[in-house]
Amino acid sequence: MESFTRPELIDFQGVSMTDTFINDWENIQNFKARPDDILIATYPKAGTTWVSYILDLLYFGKKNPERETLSIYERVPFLEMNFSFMDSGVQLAENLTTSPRLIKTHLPVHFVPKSFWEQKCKVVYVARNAKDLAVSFYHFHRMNKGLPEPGDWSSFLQNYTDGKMLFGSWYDHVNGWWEKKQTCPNIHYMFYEDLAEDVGLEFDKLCSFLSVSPSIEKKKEILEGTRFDKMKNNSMINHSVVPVMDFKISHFMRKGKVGDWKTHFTVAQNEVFDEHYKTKMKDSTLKFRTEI
Ligand code: PPS
Repeated sequence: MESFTRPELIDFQGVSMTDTFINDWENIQNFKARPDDILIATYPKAGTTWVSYILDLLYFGKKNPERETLSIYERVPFLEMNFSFMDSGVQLAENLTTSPRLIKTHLPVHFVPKSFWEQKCKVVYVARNAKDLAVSFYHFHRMNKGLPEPGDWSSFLQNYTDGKMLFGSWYDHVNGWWEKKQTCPNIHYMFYEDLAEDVGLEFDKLCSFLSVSPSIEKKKEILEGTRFDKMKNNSMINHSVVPVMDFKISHFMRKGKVGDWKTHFTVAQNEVFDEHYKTKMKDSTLKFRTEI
């Protein structure tokens, strides 16, 4: 992947995107969801893989020889992703023979293919506070050659604040999905910080939303298998098989913490960010925690 050229951001219908996530647009928009599909929707770096793997183990179990050889990308296809060197997300999703099919997306709510709404699919949305997310996304840009050049931390933070990021503005994403949730009972809106604080409680709420009742032993097994350190050491889950990622620069499973932003934001950056945040979130009822 040495010669891989980083993509540029493109303004796509008012949202910053890269070619990789829009070059299969017709197939994405025409994707035929099934009523039992479960869509895991997030702004990047909000805890997608964590929740994906929880759901994978919940529905398909830990000792499942067929799935054990598949990476998380194959188990939970990333709908809009279309790199030339691998099957597209749509193809991977269409090839799934499981029920339910678990499908991942980072699309803003208004870009989600309409069949997911028509089929009344269950959607699990995971949100993460803006500051930790910025830090995680920055390090992900550094190590992932499939993403635009991040520049240094301060210019990255400026672009992030301005919404000049892949999949658009964090503010628009979390608020767009939050608004949709107010009228759509099929959306379960979760927070990374709640998972980090009490994963057992969040697991119970998720199961109740999905109307599944795993045994206490199964719950224990799932929570054990999806611990940060366990996932970090699991080569099928930790993304080490993805060719565009350079683990010498940073790991996909990097720190997994709430509050890591404090080691990156300067006092001045934090003040500016807080002021901007207040303006952007003034009409929102969404509340995030930046520490637990
Ligand atoms: S992606 O690329 O959008 O799919 O990334 P995503 O999976 O949404 O987010 C990656 C961040 O989630 C952290 N993570 C976890 N934290 C705690 N516990 C568990 N089990 C866990 N699994 C994933 C991962 O470490 C990334 O966050 P940072 O802050 O970079 O460490």
